[in-house]
Parts: sequence; C-alpha cells; structure tokens
Amino acid sequence: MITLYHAPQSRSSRIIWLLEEIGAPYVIRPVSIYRPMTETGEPDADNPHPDKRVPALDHDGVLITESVAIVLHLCEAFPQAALAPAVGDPRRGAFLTWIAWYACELEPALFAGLSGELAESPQKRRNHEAVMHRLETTLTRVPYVTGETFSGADLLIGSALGFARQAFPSSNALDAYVTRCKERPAAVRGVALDGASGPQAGR
Ligand SMILES: N[C@@H](CCC(=O)N[C@@H](CS)C(=O)NCC(=O)O)C(=O)O
Repeated sequence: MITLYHAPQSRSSRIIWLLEEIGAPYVIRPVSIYRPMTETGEPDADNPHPDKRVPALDHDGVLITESVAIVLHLCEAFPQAALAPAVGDPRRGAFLTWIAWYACELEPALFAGLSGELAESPQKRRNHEAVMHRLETTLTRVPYVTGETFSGADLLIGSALGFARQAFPSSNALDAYVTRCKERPAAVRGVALDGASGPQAGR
C-alpha cells in the first residue's frame, strides 16, 4: 500500500506524476502545509513528515521523506517502470550523478536565480552558470538528461524547471525539454490529480 502525503502545487505534485508513470495503486492523503512565500497555511498534525513538509510517502508502513529519496525508492521498488538503471547497468553512474546534481547543484542555483542573489555573489553566479551550461550542453544533444529515455532524474529536473524556468536564461533546448516532460501522459494526469481532495484520489 502506497500513501502520498500531498499539498497541491508543491514538491509532492511531482510524486503524483511519478506514481502515474509507475502505474502502481496509491492513495493521495491531502495535508496542509505552511507556505512561507505567502505566509499562509498551517502544518498538519496528521502529516507524518518530521518537519511537517511534503512530500512524505508511506510504502507498506515504511515512511520515506525527501523528494530524492522518494524518487530513488519508487524507481527501484518498481523496476518494470524502467525509470532507473539497475545496479550493474553501466548507465547507472550517470543516473545517480544527475539525481545528486539535482539536489546539490540545480536546486541551490534555481533559488539563487529566483532571489536575485546572483548579482551579489560571484560564487553563486559561477555555480548558476555551471548548472546552465550542463543543462544546455546535455539537452542540445539528447532529449533527456541521461540520454534517449526518460528517467527519475528527469522527473526531478524537469519538474523543477517547469516550476521555475525563469530562474535560468532563455534557451530553446531547455524550453523544449520542459515541454517534453510536461506533455508526458503521466505528467498530464498528475496535473489533473494535483488538487485531489480525498483519500480516494489516485488509482
Ligand atoms: N528537500 C525537501 C523540501 C520539502 C519542502 O520544502 N516542501 C515544501 C513544499 S514545496 C513544504 O512542505 N513546506 C512546508 C514548510 O516549510 O513548513 C524535499 O525535496 O522533499
């Protein structure tokens, strides 16, 4: 049994997309969260996340938090979805690299790009440029970050860029990538389920 603790238009939205890619049964359990940008919302006492954030996932009684951990767990628990190369597959190195790069490089660069911090920090500007360079050089060659096929790494990177494309300079390659990710049927279904309001949501 899979239960996703979810708040609409948040980092848990992409986990709905991932669950739709996988096609396993799941339920969405809506929870409220504090939204610092608008200073609205309250932490939900029923949210099992230790910081009352989303996403949180319960899989057969095991709690997993952090988007990266949830993505790795689900991709590996459902290998038939072919969203992560298995241990021993030579493509796994690139896959793991992109997953870690998303958390350690892309997310900080994205928020630095949104906040206007780049003008004041040469180091952040350098990191931001490196992120943009890596995306641009990769996505002008191949449709997805690890090559020809969509993976869990694209789910993280594509959703982050879909949320904050304006954090990076204009680029046809990035725009096409974001569109390619958003147009996946599972992503479209995910958007439709994002505002789901009851425990019956999902498959
Ligand atoms: N690194 C975490 C970040 C989770 C996170 O910050 N989620 C936001 C929603 S996008 C949240 O729940 N905020 C509520 C709060 O900060 O109290 C992850 O990717 O899972």
